[in-house]
Amino acid sequence: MTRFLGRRGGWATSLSVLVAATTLLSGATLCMATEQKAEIAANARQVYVPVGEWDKYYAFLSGGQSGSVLVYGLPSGRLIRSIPVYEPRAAYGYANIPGSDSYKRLKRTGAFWGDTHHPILSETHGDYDGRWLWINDKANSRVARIDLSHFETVAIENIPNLQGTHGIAVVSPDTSYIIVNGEFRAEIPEGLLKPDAYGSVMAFLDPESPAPRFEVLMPGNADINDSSKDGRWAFTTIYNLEKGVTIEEMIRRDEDAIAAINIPAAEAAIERGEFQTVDGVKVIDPAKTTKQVLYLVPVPKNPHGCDVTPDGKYVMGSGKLSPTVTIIDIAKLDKVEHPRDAIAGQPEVGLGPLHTTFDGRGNAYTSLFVDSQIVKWNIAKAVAGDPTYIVDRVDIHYNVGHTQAVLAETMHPSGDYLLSLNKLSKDMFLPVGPTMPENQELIDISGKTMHLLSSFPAEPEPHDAVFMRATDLAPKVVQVEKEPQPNAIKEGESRIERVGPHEVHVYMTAIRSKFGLPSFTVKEGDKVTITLTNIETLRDMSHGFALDRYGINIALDPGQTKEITFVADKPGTFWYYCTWFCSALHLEMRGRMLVEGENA
Ligand code: RUQ
Ligand code: CUA
Ligand code: CA
Repeated sequence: MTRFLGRRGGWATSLSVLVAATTLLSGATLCMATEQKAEIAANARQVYVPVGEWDKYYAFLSGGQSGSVLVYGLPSGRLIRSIPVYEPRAAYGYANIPGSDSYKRLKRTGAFWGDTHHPILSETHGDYDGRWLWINDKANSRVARIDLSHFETVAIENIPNLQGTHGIAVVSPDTSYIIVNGEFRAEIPEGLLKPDAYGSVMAFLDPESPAPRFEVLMPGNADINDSSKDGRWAFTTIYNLEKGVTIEEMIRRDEDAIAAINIPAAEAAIERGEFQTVDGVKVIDPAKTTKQVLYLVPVPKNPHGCDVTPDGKYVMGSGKLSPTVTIIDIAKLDKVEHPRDAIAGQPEVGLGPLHTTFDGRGNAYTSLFVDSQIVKWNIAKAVAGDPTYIVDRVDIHYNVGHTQAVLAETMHPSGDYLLSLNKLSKDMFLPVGPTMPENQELIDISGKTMHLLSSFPAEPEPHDAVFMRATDLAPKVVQVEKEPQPNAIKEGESRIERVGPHEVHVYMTAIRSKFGLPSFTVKEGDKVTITLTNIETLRDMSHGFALDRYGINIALDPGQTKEITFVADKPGTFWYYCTWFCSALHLEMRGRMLVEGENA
């Protein structure tokens, strides 16, 4: 039977076909129409979340070129939140004021925008612990850490010695490192390579900072990565083993590789001093270590996705220009004579395989960009050479890139839903300009065959997603600050202090529906620091502080304290007001900053 969300005009076309056919074969077609209606109703029931109930999963999606992380509810497909990372967001008071920490962080690391691709979640014992989320910025060589207790970006670092920060993964099972790849080969300074040569590295980051602890020089480039479940191996696909700089050069060979880095061997090399410090980072050249650090398994051709199975047995490279997925037996890597002998299978799955994900029941799901399909296949059968390894295929609209099944990156996938993150939506939505919305599709994978449930648009462009159970996440989120920050202002402490001839400090509280000071007076040219505490103790009682004509807005969660500094360089009266609709008297929650002119 054809799927419902069919190709162009699928529904409308099948309706007109139905009308035409009814005159001929009324019995059979009516039956089909009833069947289709029932299927639509069943799909709708599966994704509908009743008013006031939670979605089962929270999906963290890359916000692509927006430089944010998007939080969607699944199965509903509702956008719940966006977390600004590499871009300012005035609503949350994020990086919009020059003096603020978040602003300084973006300025220090190079740009006020980003190209986010791959969100990853912290793990304890191979499962998500709900503490932190990291995401790369491919455009500006950065990695950021988000604290999930507040859904807030708290750290961003530049990663030296690479360009095109792409593949990023947690080293399982206990987040010992974050690994991140340089997809573009670039100049590595200080003579590690010949002056005219380009190179690339895989960086092993300290999860918290997240700055590199060391880096490993890669042959060719490094694209998408993953780690083994015992923390011993880091893997990456390499699609440019040719070391080419043009597309023709990059696709010359029939085989590229999956590189496996033995992490204990790399750590031992660092300890023995077998590294060179480049741009402040210890860089290992695997050609020069006492113990073998790097293993190269040949994989056809310009492979992309690199995915370790939840049981930790295999790492798989999705072939991109080859219709195959290459399955590598991780336990054999350092035992066989040639790494090629660690290949356990190479099933043909379809055209343009990009990423592979898992249901925890022994099945793999591979996205096929060219075929616009997700293909489900059985891993054990493919390894055993049983030709019936393909289980099912489902059509996607259109050109799927990334795909992730729920909790597939952990050791315990839940095996119920799969998200298909598609590169083109073509005719799926009403035009909203020449650039169309991107499309995502939710697929039920709980049965033997896959079942396409719904599609929902996204900002350009969805690259990857990770998921947490709502019930696992909820207890980790801090709704009201219980511990006051050291600089918190208490009820009755609002005041203004002159701390120097040209410097004042304003201390204020915010609570429904007033600021601690209805007005304060400064002199033109004064450096003004405002410390503001939201003294609410109730969940969801945020207040804001916007200052007209001064380009200032900060947002304060219940119990939170924030500080802003600026120069009162314009004389006159300037209203400050609360930007979060907090009460029936929210509009009245405002006050005046009076700036006395120099000649006054
Ligand atoms: S990558 S489509 Cu999107 Cu960063 Cu595989
Ligand atoms: Cu406080 Cu609106
Ligand atoms: Ca190649």
